[in-house]
Amino acid sequence: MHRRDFIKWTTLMGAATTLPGWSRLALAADRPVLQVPPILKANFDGSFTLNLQRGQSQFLPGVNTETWGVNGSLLGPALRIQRGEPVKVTINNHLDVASTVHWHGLEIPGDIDGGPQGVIAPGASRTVQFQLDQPASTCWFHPHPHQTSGYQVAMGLAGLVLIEDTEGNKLQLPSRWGVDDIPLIFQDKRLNDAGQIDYKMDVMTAAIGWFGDHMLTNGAVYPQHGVSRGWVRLRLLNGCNARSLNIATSDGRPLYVIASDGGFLAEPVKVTELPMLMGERFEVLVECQGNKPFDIVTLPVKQMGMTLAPFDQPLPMLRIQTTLTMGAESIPDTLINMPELVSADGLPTRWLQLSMDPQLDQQGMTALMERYGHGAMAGMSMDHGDAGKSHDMASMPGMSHDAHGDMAGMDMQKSAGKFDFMSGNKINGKAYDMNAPAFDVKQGQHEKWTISGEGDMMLHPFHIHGTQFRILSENGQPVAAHRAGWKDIVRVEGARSEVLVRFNHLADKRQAYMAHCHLLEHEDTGMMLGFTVSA
Ligand SMILES: [Cu+2]
Repeated sequence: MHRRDFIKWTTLMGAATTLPGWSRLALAADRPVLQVPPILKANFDGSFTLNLQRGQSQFLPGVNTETWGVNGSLLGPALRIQRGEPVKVTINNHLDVASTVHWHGLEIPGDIDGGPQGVIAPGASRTVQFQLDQPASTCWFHPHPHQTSGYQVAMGLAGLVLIEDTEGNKLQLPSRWGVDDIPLIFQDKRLNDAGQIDYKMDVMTAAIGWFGDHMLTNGAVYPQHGVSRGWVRLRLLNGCNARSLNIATSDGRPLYVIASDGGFLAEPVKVTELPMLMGERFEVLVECQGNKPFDIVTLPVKQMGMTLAPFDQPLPMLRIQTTLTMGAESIPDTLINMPELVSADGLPTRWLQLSMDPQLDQQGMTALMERYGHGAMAGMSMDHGDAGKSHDMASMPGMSHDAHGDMAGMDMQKSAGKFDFMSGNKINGKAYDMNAPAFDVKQGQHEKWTISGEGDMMLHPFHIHGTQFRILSENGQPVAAHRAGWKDIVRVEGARSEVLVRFNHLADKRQAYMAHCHLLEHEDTGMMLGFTVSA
């Protein structure tokens, strides 16, 4: 093999080949190897280049699936960024559709935040420059184009951003990329009979979200990975469009949560189950001793549409095989000094009421039951504000027998008259309007925002651009210890969540910040607002 070919081959294989030979020998032959996203290398001038492009992936044996990726066929590289260092990223859009790159979790000005207004036309490029002043954390980037974020993420566009700082580096946590510091991007996908990504925006997905029947970890179904003996750090991202996860180990060994969306916690928090909303990140440490392999699994969740097989029982997503080399033998007792919460007394407040148009709610759930049966309802009734009561399909008002045959997809919309499900999800009674920011926030000013899902039982992971916030209360409950640090997503599910936000950068009307549900089909159908930040 020529050296050039070898380099190409090793690059394609990513970090998997940087593992010592013995570590690969420990793995089973019949299971895919975990693909570790490569750390993006800087150009000669220190800048980075991201190419949005088409490609093919193999999710199923022998089947080529058309996918989109960043600098590759699927997903993208990880950008490692030092706090305080200037960063320049050029994004080239080689797709035949317009896209954007949103820097999820990064505190950067609105004009480079990559929301729906930061469009990059097909064939066009965009260069963004920024300097981060926020704690070490695992963030990510993904497309955020108007009404098609769900589609473009489903096709495969997403990548990680690793922010590093001196405080984090002092912790001496496992940090050998792919060896004992392992990124895991979980995404479900629905494939059609030809093995192609079967994305549809219709009344059902607008209400419930697009959910898959295959679970992928870094783009492979139930891959395996050899890790060093001792403590291993997993950087988890729930990259699903609409599916919440509940992470655990197959043998019940605990996970020690060390970081949430926007940075390290004050101290590790031991859990045996780790619910993860769409868009959320957690870093966990897990002790890998003994020769027995174990799995990272997702446990069944109670969320409409997400209860169907294979998610109706613990689903393995990664097999971990411990090898003979020693890694970290202990974990720190404490991590960072988490700043005290500022008092919320007297702060400006905002109220964000999430709602779904009753027509969309009813038609979406009817379509869900039609396609997948009662098992998909997660125990909820049709009027899901009233749990426990179940309705027979035949007794549904306006559901004639004839209408049932038309239930799939866009036909439903026509049969329902003028109702437009693309604006069926709302905040404060309005679907997203790109030309009308909802309010203005003063730069550097703390505010208390209350996001309410009262009157609606659906799960809404609510995300705010341009800030890392602190959760004061979550869905009417005190905040859990591992969710009390820096966050950019909060759970809203039938009750109120209160967050303490502050925006350090500016965002004007032309490039407003977004606040939205991170169930991507809710976002795409209106559950989003723009807001500005002024000096
Ligand atoms: Cu939502």
